[in-house]
Amino acid sequence: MTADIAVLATKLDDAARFAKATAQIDGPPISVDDAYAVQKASIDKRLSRGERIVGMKMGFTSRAKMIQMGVSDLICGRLTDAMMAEDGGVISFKKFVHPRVEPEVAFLLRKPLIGRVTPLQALDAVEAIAPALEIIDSRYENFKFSLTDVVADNSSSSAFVIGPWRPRDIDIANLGLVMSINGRAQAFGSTAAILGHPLRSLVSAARLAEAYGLDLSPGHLVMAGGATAASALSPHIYVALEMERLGRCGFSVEE
Ligand code: OOG
Ligand code: MG
Repeated sequence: MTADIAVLATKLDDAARFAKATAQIDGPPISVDDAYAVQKASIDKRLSRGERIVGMKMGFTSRAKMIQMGVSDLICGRLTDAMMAEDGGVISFKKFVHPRVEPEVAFLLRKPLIGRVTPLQALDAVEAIAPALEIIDSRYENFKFSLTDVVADNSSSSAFVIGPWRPRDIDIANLGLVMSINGRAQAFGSTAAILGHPLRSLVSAARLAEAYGLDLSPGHLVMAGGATAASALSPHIYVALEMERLGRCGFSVEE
């Protein structure tokens, strides 16, 4: 039986829109292809409400994330303009189900990137690199999901903050980073945690984009994936990321 793509897309889109958790997908397991079809159908609903695709995100590109969530395949999701939050700005806790934050690296593309590419070709397609924070928010109860559940749920993407853009010739292989909450260090890591080098995440993004029909065009962003485990958000906190050589970004959370 093929999963009812449209029904699942509505269920997940509604859960995100109304910030209300929904049950994991029940019945016989759906295929990964079907899960990406649900993801696309739910994002199409956002597009029909006027949102615009601005890029894609990668997930489970670090061991810390795989271990935290119990999923070990690389996944991706679509990013829209409505998910973009301002660096130094404020986000509203009540718009989310149970949001978490994780430190990432963002790429801005100047060339299309699709299919099998080398790390050098991937770097050549990059315009700039920035420190970034991703706010993930599983729409499933208790933040629990299988691989296909999370893919269908647009890989938990819900918002992101991008810091200052830096030139692509900065060596990002192994940059130290600290994510702090209210000034207290919450997670330490290195960009090397992202597949050994964040550029490998971009190479994988090009491959997944081709496999599942995502678009990576000039002007698009790619979020490389969390370098450390994610931390829970709560109202009245300030989250900051400080990354060696790339600089800092942050946001506060209100009720
Ligand atoms: C799934 C999304 C994973 C990352 O950076 O690894 C992800 C989740 O953890 O809810 O965004
Ligand atoms: Mg992430």
